[in-house]
Amino acid sequence: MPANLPPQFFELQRKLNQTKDIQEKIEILQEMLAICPKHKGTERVQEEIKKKIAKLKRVQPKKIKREEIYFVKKEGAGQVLILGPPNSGKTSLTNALCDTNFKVGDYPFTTQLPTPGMLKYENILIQIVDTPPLTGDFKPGWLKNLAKQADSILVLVDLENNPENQLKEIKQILNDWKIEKEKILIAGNKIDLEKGRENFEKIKKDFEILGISTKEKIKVEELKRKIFESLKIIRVYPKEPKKEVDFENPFILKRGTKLIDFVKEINEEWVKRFKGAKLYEKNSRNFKIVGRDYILNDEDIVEIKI
Ligand SMILES: Nc1nc2c(ncn2[C@@H]2O[C@H](COP(=O)(O)OP(=O)(O)OP(=O)(O)O)[C@@H](O)[C@H]2O)c(=O)[nH]1
Ligand SMILES: [Mg+2]
Repeated sequence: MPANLPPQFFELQRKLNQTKDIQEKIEILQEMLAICPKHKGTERVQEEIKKKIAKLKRVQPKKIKREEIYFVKKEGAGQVLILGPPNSGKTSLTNALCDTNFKVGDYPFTTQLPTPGMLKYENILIQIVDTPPLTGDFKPGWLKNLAKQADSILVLVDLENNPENQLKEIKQILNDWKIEKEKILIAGNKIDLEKGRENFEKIKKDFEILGISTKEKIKVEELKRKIFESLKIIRVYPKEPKKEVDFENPFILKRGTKLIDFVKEINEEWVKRFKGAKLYEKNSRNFKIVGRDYILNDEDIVEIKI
């Protein structure tokens, strides 16, 4: 080592050998490089430091931005966010719906990050997002962002534990966040417990709520249907003349879509040439003729005439 390196350089070198933290090592090396006198005699030292920095940067895990962990990219036919107080069974429900094995615990905040799973509902996939508990004391901005972007919200309360208060608190938060009421679905979990059943009988008089049990699988199938309905989507199958219908790959459309908008989605050119459509019933050869303003229904089979 050339003698003309400043004493701080050796001090930093000592620190460098003491730490195992990659980021810290990089910072120390950068400091060493900064204080290293720049002349011919130190060229090799400088080169070595640069090489070390480059090598460490390669092994350093990419920093995940805060916003990225708290954001869930939409997938499937729609995104449903489960919100509720601690321990209501949000994760147990996600596991029951999506066949996942996320961690369940009898203590609050078992779930700390939004965690997506996919629910296979008949022939479509719906994204379910499990979340940490939502309470008057814990209502972070990122949870609000998720609630705003979700296509629908399933509020899950714990029927064993004063569900009415829980529901009022969460409804208040959603109201403050300006979440449309139409996009909220309510379920109460743990109806397998006696106390849960008692509370459910009381609460159902004032709220539209479905009593379920993820543990005993009570009304879980019914909840799946309600989840699908909460998305306000329909599945439509295009049919080609004399060909079998592909029921595995429906078009997903918004409820209320007119036939002509469906035609446009398939092929914009067809709109001008559109002459009508044959509307078939499932499992039948019967059909009726419908026009451009016909409002499509879930599972309509449509043969477009152009
Ligand atoms: N009796 C009964 N217990 C349940 C049911 N579903 C969940 N539990 C229990 O309730 C506790 C909490 O379950 P979780 O699924 O972790 O609840 P969570 O809402 O995800 O909890 P946090 O992530 O902490 O907000 C666990 O001890 C579960 O075994 C149910 O249907 N019936
Ligand atoms: Mg959880």
